[in-house]
Amino acid sequence: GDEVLQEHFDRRIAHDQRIEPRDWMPEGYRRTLVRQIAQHAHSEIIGMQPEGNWLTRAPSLRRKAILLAKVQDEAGHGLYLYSAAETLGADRAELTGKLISSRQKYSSIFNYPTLSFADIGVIGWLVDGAAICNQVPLCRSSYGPYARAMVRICKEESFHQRQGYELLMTMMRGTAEQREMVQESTDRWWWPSLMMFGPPDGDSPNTRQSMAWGIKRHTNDELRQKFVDMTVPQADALGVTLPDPNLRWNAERGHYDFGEPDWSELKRVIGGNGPCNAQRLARRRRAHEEGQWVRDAAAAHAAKHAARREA
Ligand code: FAQ
Repeated sequence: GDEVLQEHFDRRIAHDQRIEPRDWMPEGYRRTLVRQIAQHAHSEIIGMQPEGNWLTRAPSLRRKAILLAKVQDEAGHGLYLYSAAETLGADRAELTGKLISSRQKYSSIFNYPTLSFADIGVIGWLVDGAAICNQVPLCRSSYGPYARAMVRICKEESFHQRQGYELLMTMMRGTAEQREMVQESTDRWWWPSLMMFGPPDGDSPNTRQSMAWGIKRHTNDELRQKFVDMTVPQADALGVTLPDPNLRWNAERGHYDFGEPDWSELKRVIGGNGPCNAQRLARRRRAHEEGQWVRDAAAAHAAKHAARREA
């Protein structure tokens, strides 16, 4: 019965073996994965909006081609992730329905506006940098389809991070005004990027169980620290100042100390009251409605083919 199945599952987890779609799994494990994967998929899709905002205003054909490729990659990531969620029995139309009716979340970071073209570089550097930091360990997540989706996503995210950093390097070699744009953008995105890793460990209801199941491999605070340690030398090389007076090397810990993000801001943004939440969801809802004819046409086409095969 269930006890034997549970034992078998526990043994696989203990031996760091993958769980696959046809394997028995506890209901909580399935639910947690659907929650995290759906939230991740929604983030990729909503994440197309802030950068898409600059597609028509990119300063050169080269920058436009790069940005277009990146935004299309995000759509692809969303699709791999929805497929991974489907292997758990989730229904994609239902997941989309939950997103546009605010019953499922997406990352807080995409509720901030992109005010200048420097934001395109800073999103690549900091937001994709944070995403890589969080997602590389997920390539070893215990659920096979999620872990495998993550391998490809991380490769593409590395390209995204590099294009952002290269864009910023170019701007920093430019005029005083361009350098000022990069600094101003860094000032706005630094703290929200730290918040991407989620609430502090003491305030993170899901971390303990998710780690026991091998869904998550590190706590939110561990990954946040890793991101800070990796990013400070990059800021130095770029010549920008990170907006945190408490940021300093701690030789004893072998890590950078840093200030406390404003957790009330993260709560506000997750709760739907960030600067762009309403706009992002309204746009996603409109795109869904405007795509109805495509879904109808695809369904009609499939039905016609099925009927022809039967005849
Ligand atoms: N925003 O107990 P925990 C990208 C929620 S990268 C919104 O710590 P957990 C790439 C959390 O869901 C962004 N909500 O939760 C890209 C939970 O609520 P629930 C996407 C947040 O799951 C770049 C509650 O707070 N990446 O898209 C946030 O153990 C550029 C309590 O939190 C991923 O999703 C937040 N920042 O840890 C695309 C990575 N933080 O569901 C386009 C995979 C927490 O119980 C352009 N996900 N919450 O109602 C994860 O690693 C985890 O889910 C965490 C949260 C670390 C995000």
